[in-house]
Amino acid sequence: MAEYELHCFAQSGNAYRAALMLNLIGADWEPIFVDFFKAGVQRTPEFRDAVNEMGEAPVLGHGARKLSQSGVILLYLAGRSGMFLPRSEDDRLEALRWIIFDNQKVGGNLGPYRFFRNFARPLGEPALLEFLKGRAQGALAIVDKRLSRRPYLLGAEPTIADVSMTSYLYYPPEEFGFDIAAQHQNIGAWLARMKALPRWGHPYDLMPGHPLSL
Ligand SMILES: N[C@@H](CCC(=O)N[C@@H](CS)C(=O)NCC(=O)O)C(=O)O
Repeated sequence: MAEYELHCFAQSGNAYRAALMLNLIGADWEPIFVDFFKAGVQRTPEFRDAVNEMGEAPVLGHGARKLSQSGVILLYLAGRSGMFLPRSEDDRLEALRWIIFDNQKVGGNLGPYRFFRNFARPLGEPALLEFLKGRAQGALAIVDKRLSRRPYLLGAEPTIADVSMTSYLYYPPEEFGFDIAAQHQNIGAWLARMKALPRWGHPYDLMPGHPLSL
């Protein structure tokens, strides 16, 4: 049995934050497939009682611990490994600021946009898609501006804020109907820097459930 278990599925950018971190720190980990689309496992009483009362993936299992919320998982793994850990109190607060912004505004809009554009049955109405895309594009522009002045979100080194921000950004442009890296070139250059880190992996390679047949 591996040291860490991650309840996850390949299409989840929220789960990718944790999967990527586990790989980047060289952890001994294995994925536990959450059948989100077909069985709706995350909505079952069994999952909510035994895995996560919030009904969400990702969940990290480590010994007797079960942690949910990718930001909490990132903080935990950074603390244990000493990697991607913001060093000063100011940097820790700054990292948390970007993690919350990502959860709410970047991944928080890109995730539902991509879901309603590709995976929901029925697919989302055009007005809903336009709204979510507009919100996501606004948040991406803010991140792009931030990255125009520094190589990583906090400065010279990558931290958990960067790992978090990758959430939906490596999925194929066809799934969004636009190319995030091409339209936001500082994000594009930063994604290339993150991809060059040792043990980087693509979400569809790190987590089970791809390709999806609906
Ligand atoms: N803020 C959470 C978001 C987790 C989340 O929304 N995960 C999705 C999968 S991508 C989920 O399980 N959703 C279930 C639901 O909302 O019913 C995190 O970063 O871990």
